[in-house]
Order: sequence, then C-alpha cells, then structure tokens
Amino acid sequence: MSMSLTKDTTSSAPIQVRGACPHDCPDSCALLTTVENGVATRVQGNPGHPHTDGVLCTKVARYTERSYHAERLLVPLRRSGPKGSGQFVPVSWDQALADIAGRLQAIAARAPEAILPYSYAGTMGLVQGESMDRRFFHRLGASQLERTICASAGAEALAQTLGDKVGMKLEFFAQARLILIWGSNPIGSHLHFWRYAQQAKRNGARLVCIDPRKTETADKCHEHLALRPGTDAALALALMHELIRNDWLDHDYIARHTLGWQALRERALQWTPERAADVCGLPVAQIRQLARDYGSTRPAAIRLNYGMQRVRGAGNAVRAVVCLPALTGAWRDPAGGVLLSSAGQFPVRRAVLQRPDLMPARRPRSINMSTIGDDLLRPTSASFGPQIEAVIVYNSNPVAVAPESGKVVQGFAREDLFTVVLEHFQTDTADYADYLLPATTQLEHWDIHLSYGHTDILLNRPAIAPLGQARSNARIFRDLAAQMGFAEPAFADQDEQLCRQAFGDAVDYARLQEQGFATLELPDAPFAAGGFPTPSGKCEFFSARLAAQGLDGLPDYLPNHELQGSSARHPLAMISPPARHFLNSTFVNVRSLRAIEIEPLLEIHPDDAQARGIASGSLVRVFNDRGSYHCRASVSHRARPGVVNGLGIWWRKLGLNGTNVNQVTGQALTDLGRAATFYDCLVQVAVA
Ligand SMILES: Nc1nc2c(c(=O)[nH]1)N[C@H]1C(S)=C(S)[C@@H](COP(=O)(O)OP(=O)(O)OC[C@H]3O[C@@H](n4cnc5c(=O)[nH]c(N)nc54)[C@H](O)[C@@H]3O)O[C@H]1N2
Ligand SMILES: Nc1nc2c(c(=O)[nH]1)N[C@H]1C(S)=C(S)[C@@H](COP(=O)(O)OP(=O)(O)OC[C@H]3O[C@@H](n4cnc5c(=O)[nH]c(N)nc54)[C@H](O)[C@@H]3O)O[C@H]1N2
Ligand SMILES: [Mo]
Repeated sequence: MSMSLTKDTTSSAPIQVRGACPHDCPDSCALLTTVENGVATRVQGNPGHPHTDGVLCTKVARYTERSYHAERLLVPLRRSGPKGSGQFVPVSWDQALADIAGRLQAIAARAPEAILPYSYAGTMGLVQGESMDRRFFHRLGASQLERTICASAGAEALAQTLGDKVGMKLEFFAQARLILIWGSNPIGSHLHFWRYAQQAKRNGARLVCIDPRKTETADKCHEHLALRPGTDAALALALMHELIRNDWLDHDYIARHTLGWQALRERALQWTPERAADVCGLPVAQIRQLARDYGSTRPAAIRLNYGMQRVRGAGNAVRAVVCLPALTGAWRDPAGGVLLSSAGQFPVRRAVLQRPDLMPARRPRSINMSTIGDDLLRPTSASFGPQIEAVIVYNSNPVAVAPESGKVVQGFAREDLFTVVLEHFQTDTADYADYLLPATTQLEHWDIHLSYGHTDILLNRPAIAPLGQARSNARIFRDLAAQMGFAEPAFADQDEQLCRQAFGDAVDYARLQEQGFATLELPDAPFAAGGFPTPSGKCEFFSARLAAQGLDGLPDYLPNHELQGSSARHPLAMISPPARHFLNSTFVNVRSLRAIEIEPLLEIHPDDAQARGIASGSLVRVFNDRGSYHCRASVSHRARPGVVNGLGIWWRKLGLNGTNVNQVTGQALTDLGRAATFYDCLVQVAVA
C-alpha cells in the first residue's frame, strides 16, 4: 500500500493521508484517510499508532458518510423566515462577513461584553477549537465563556488534590491486577481504553464497574456496583474507612507524599460501610469486598471518568476517589494509581495560541455555558452587566446539549438576539441562526491535537479540499478580523502556522509530519516518589486553597440538589448517558447510525415500569416542572430500581416530539468547577 504524504490530492493513484480524530473522546485516535481522485473513500485507524492500533469506533468509521452527507452546509446562509424556522437563503461570503462584522461593530461600540462566543469540543483541535477564535474575541473584548459543560468539576477536583490533570499512563492499565472502572462506560465511550482493560483481564486481572446503569461494560466486568447516582463520595469514604480499619495502608507513602492525613482519617472513620450502603443503595458486603480487593491487590488501577461529575457533589466525589491510591501507595507501580484526564501533561502554549494579551485591560465578564438558558433571558443589570445581544456559536449545539432546553430555546428565539452559527449541518441550534456559515470537517483542514486519555500529540493534515464554499473555523475568524479592521499580526497566522505554534520546540514537528503522532516523554510511574504538581508537592487530602475559599478542605459526600424522596410528584432519578452510536449530538443525522439507535430510549426497571403500566416499546412521557419529552421505553435490568436512563443526546427535531432529554435537566451547578448537573435530575414517567 502506498503511504505517500504528498499534498497533491488530485492524482489518480490512491493516497493515504495521516490525520487525527477530532471528536470529544479520550482516545484521540490516529487516522489514515484513503483519497482517490481528490475524494476521501475510506477513514481507518492508523495501525502504526499503538493506542489506535488500526481500530476505530463505529461512528468515526462512518466519517466519510458524515463529511459527504447530502445535507452538508456548503454555502453561507442568511435567515429568511421567522426566528427558529430554519428558513435561509444563500449569500456570498463577502456579504455574510460584511453584515456580521457590521452588526458586531455596532454592538461592540456600545458594549463589547454584549457579544458572547459559545463553543465546546465539536472538534478537539487546538487550531479549529481554541486559537484564531479566541484571538478574535479577546481583541473584541467580548464576554468570556466558562467552558463547564463536561469536565470542569473533575478538573478542579484534580487541581485541588493531585495538582493538575495528571495520572497513570494509559498503556499500563494492561498490567494492572485490579481495575476499578468508575463512572465510565468505555465499551460505548472510549473503546481503546477497554482494549487495555481486556488485556489485563486476559492476564487474570479483576475488573469492577461502579455505575448506576448496568452498561455493556458492566456486563463484561467481574463485579458491578450499581450505586445511586451522586453517591460516589460516600462509597469512596467507606472504602477509606475499611482501608484504615484493616490497616491496608502504605504508611510510608502517606507520611512522605500526602497532606492532611489525620484530618482525612477522622472524616473517613465516620463512614462505616453500613452508612455508605444506606446512602449508595448497595449491599454492605459488596462495599467490604471492594475495599478488601482494593486494599490487598497490587497493582490496582482506577479509571475514573465523567459519570459522577454531573451531580451537585461531583467535585468532592472526584477528590475522594483520587485520594485512594495515595492511601495504599498504589502510585508506586506504573500499573497503579488513577487516570481521569491526562490533558495537563501536554506542554501546549495556550497563551501563544489564544493571545489573552489582546484583551482589554479591564477583563471582560465570564458567562457560564451551562446556564446559557437563564443568561440569554437576563436583562441588563448591575450584577450581570449588559444583556447578551449577539452569540457566535461554533463547535457546539447548545439547543440540544445544554440543560433545561426550554429556556435555551426561549433565549435563542429572542427576536433581538443576533446569532451566528458555524456548522457542518443545520442542527437544532443552526435553526435559530441569523447567519449560518459552512465549516470544514477534519478531512478538509489542518489541526493539531492533544488527548485527555493518552499522552501523544497528533497532527491532522487535510486529506481533501474543502467541500463547496466551506471554510475552516480559523479562516472564518481570520476573515472576520480582517473585516473588522483588526491589524495585529496575530490575525495573519495561517492554519498550519498555528499548528506549529501550538507546541513550539516542545515537539519535533518533522516527526509529527512523518508519522502523524509524537509521544511525550514522561515517567512510567509519575508519582512513585511523590512530586505532585500541587503547591505542597504532595497529594493534598486537605486542600488549604479550598479552605481559603470558605469551602470544606476535605472531601465529603454532598447529597444531590434533587434528592430522591424529596419530591412525591417526581420520584425517579434520571441519568442521561450517551447512546453508543452518537457522540453527544454529533452523528444523530447520520442515517446508518440513527438506524441502529432507532428512537430515543428510556431504560426503566421492571418494578418501576409495572407500577406505571409501562411495557417495553411503550411510548412514554418523561416530565418534571421544567418540561417533558417523549421516548420509547425499554423495560430492562440495565436500569436500577428508582433510576431511569434516558439515553442521549438526540437532535430535538429528529426525536419523537421535537424535544430531547435536556428538556427536563436543570441548570444548577456542581460544588467545584461550576459544571452542569445533568444527572442530578428527578422526573416522573407515564405512558404518553
Ligand atoms: N459513543 C459515545 N462516546 C463518547 C461520547 C458519546 O456521546 N458517545 N461522549 C464523549 C464525551 S463528551 C465524554 S465527556 C466521554 C465521557 O466518557 P465516560 O464518562 O466514560 O462516558 P459515559 O459513557 O458517559 O460513562 C459515564 C457512566 O457513568 C454512569 N453514571 C451516571 N451517573 C453516575 C454516578 O453518579 N456515579 C457513577 N459512578 N456513575 C454514574 C453512566 O451510567 C455512564 O455509564 O465520552 C466520550 N465518548
Ligand atoms: N443530558 C445530557 N446532556 C449532555 C451530556 C449528557 O451526558 N447528558 N453530556 C455533556 C457533554 S459531556 C458534553 S462534552 C456536551 C457536548 O456538547 P457539544 O460540544 O455541543 O457537542 P456536540 O453535540 O457533539 O456538538 C458539536 C457540534 O460541533 C460541530 N462541529 C464539529 N466540528 C466542527 C468544526 O470543525 N467547525 C464547526 N464550526 N463546527 C464543528 C458538529 O457538527 C456538532 O454539531 O454535551 C453535554 N450535554
Ligand atoms: Mo464531554
């Protein structure tokens, strides 16, 4: 097979172009795209990249189907019907850019903070996700966006405990003897981690899944603890209790490399397995057994993920869990410790890419993306500042993914709101645009990527020319900057230059070009001898920085905002983890993948279903005071009693009644990191 790296995409012999998967997933796969006569005919995993190992998930294997989709946006569009009607007419790029720049200039002359960028991780690329766009909004003096919709509770918890987003190296999970898969469904959500876990299992490791839902992953583990949503901190504290009572501790590690041991010890001793069993809804024996396994197996690894981070006590729960390896000294072994996110290990030059120095001297206010529903509806006030008058959305689909969609829709439907959306498709959010701009996909643009699950940098070369008149996000913001008269040299950098700037000399760019990825040189057992990137250099059980903010310096169990038993009308707890064949709301419009998911599903336990006269296949209404949505019931032991699983995240207009699961989720925030609390949600369910 020819492995030409030529840029010539028009030659007739098939070529293969190295790239990177852009999607929001810890695996950050290396891609090989086959191009024939300028057309991408196949996207595969790069067999030369150890973590990808030539394997892709079902979704990204369909990347050509998505890129060449008949409904790809190919020309700039201007709204021609009422707000939200989704009616548009084509306009030229020149016209669109001039109109948009004119509107933004007029608003910025009065109140630049009335302009809000809204983006998340539609692409994880540093160039198309956080470079020219950030420069543009910094220079404009627009409101800052607090990007809290996914990972900020855990990020803050890691920062306060381990010092940064650091942890075990992915590949060493294969050598662990015990793996706790905690708040994570890797078979559905990050398959390449699961491949290492399977290797460990074949070598005799014990796998334990901690998840309210009986997932595909739980099916394949030796043990499944189906705890109540939002009770992980109670479980972790009870594990500590047992480690202490049975002296399954590494006293030397604790003495040398931790801070706040006596205080944590006292806190944990209040958490008997009986007390935790009551809170978590688990058998006491199961908690004791897990503690024994964790206390007596070496090496023991924890793959912690985002499941527990979408409830009120998210940050405390992550803090409690990431204290565990320091108690047992699990960090001493490369195959011991914990991994939540590896993203803090990359020497990415964010200030160079994003240029915060372009911001006005008085730093603009921040708007939390997880409360966009409320914030779009707020009038000007002394505490809030100016009403939001313009939103520029890219790499995100807030109408579908943000909590309490009823309010998000109401906000985007405001006649006086000026909305620009950069997209591949006419999503639920795009329906509300005044200007809808066609963006390139990963096959069509340059980018450079880090990963939050492994420690390799990946380079993405364009494999084909942009389809239609699509432009890369970076180019669109460059063009807008020119139109606005921003003359700083930072607005002249081209996309590939931005790729080079991202890591500077910290990465061998020639090597990246040649093999598509480069592995960071990091120690195998990063904290075998302490050296945590905290102020004390230790694992901080007690965080003086949290205490200084008036918060609890120790991790504790904080009950959910919406605690079961607190509402007779809405007695069921709902979690809304991903449907396996979608990626958040991306791929919902890819026919072959939607054909597998068929309809929005609600998994409900047989007892809860029977009490409501619900059978498998019944059309049901899920509701609370925020709203309701329709879905198809699946009566199943995948749901634990009292908890329903509303699999996400459908496009509203492709669902059953023009809404989706976020119609019922709320805008309350987490204890740390001001993150969304999607899984802290009480509902009632009835036959529709
Ligand atoms: N196929 C697919 N893959 C994805 C995504 C997708 O939408 N689809 N999304 C991507 C994104 S953006 C992210 S952030 C990652 C997320 O990566 P993961 O966090 O591994 O992904 P999830 O599948 O959401 O797994 C979370 C699990 O937590 C469980 N859970 C819910 N509440 C609780 C709780 O209170 N405690 C515990 N212990 N568990 C709980 C859920 O049932 C679910 O099985 O996945 C990425 N990968
Ligand atoms: N109920 C509930 N809600 C949730 C979650 C949940 O578990 N339950 N999960 C939450 C999580 S973990 C996350 S991360 C968020 C995700 O929320 P979002 O980041 O909004 O993710 P997506 O829904 O995938 O939307 C990304 C959009 O970006 C577009 N896009 C991709 N690449 C490009 C590009 O290069 N240029 C431009 N202009 N556009 C591009 C895609 O077409 C897609 O429409 O959702 C959150 N919402
Ligand atoms: Mo996410």
